[in-house]
Amino acid sequence: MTLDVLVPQRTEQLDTQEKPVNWQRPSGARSTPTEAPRWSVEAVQALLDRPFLDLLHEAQAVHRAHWPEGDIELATLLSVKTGGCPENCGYCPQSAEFDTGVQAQKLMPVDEVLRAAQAAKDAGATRFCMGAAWRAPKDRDVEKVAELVTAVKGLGLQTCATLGMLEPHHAQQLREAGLDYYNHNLDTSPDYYPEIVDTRSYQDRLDTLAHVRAAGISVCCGGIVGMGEMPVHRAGLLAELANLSPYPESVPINSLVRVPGTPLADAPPIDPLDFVRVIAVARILMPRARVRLSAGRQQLGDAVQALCFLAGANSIFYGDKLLVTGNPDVEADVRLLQSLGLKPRQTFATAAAPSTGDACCSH
Ligand code: SAM
Ligand code: DTB
Ligand code: SF4
Repeated sequence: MTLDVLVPQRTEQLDTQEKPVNWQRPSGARSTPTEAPRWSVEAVQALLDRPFLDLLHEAQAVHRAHWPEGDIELATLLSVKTGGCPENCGYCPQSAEFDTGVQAQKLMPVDEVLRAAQAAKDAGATRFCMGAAWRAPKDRDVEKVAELVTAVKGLGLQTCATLGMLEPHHAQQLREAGLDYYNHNLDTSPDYYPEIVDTRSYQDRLDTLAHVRAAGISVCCGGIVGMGEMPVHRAGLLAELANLSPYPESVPINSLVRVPGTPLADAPPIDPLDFVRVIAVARILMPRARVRLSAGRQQLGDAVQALCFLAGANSIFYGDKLLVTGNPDVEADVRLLQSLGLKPRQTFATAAAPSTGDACCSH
């Protein structure tokens, strides 16, 4: 691959927007007219390995070409059903298999969720994401979450939910209730995945993503770095995400929060500059995705977060808590964005239409 060119997304998505200068098909891409080019793990690895400043320069160029408005989306999380999960994801404080001190709680009632959503809106969030520690919700769970979705949507917020594996009819029901996004992460590369969780397969994750897409819900899908993976596994994750067709509208990149009691509590921390590299490559591979700087911001510090924004991150989890662990204070985030001259995205109902003419309307 020629490394000093802008390497954009797959062709079928470029059709709706201008091609960046020097555009070329990524090497390793399949190029029959009926089949979209695919990102190979090697091509992604080559991007990750680029000289740091070249990589950042390119990511910033792609970012400016596709996001001229340059705003930062603020998304607030709420754990609406906490702990006691039967899955064994090695990173997760909510698995019933690990002794992490998290108290299991039942699904929250509508009025409590609405209070939290209104507070998030008042603080400037435009998206509200409800998380539940389920392997897969049952029919009656989906019915109750559908009520939450409709209520939160009524406040004028974009809605997102992350509830585990979904059947097609669940996705349809949530869509009808007004769900805008479904978060379901691939977390790592297919070959590293069994090291992290063995109560479900990678294909289970892909199946749910397909059901979400088929129901017309936008996809929020990303992963976690700092789980003891090798760079090739990071490349594998990024290639999987970019090869989803279409690629996700939102891509959360989490840095592992090492929770005592989980199997990954002692995972070696990722070099912060490698984290920035992952953000930059996500931006290059998925130019019109909202790339979200997600869990782990408390450990990153302001300077590394600034580099992440330079690399193309344009969304954060905003609010003092993630699901069960901490997040930077709202005041600290407001200060950080102000000091960098970054503007939060306006309420989505009143925000100006994206100026790059992407087919999808509401990233
Ligand atoms: N149970 C659902 C599922 O697994 O899809 C939804 C909730 S789950 C907590 C949502 C995501 O949070 C996971 O896929 C993972 O990417 C992320 N996550 C969980 N624990 C984390 C941790 N300690 N550090 C970073 N990200 C984490
Ligand atoms: C995502 O990618 N990260 C969020 C959200 N999607 C659901 C969750 C982060 C969880 C961090 C650990 C915790 O607080 O449970
Ligand atoms: Fe359960 Fe989700 Fe945590 Fe896995 S990540 S243990 S599925 S809550």
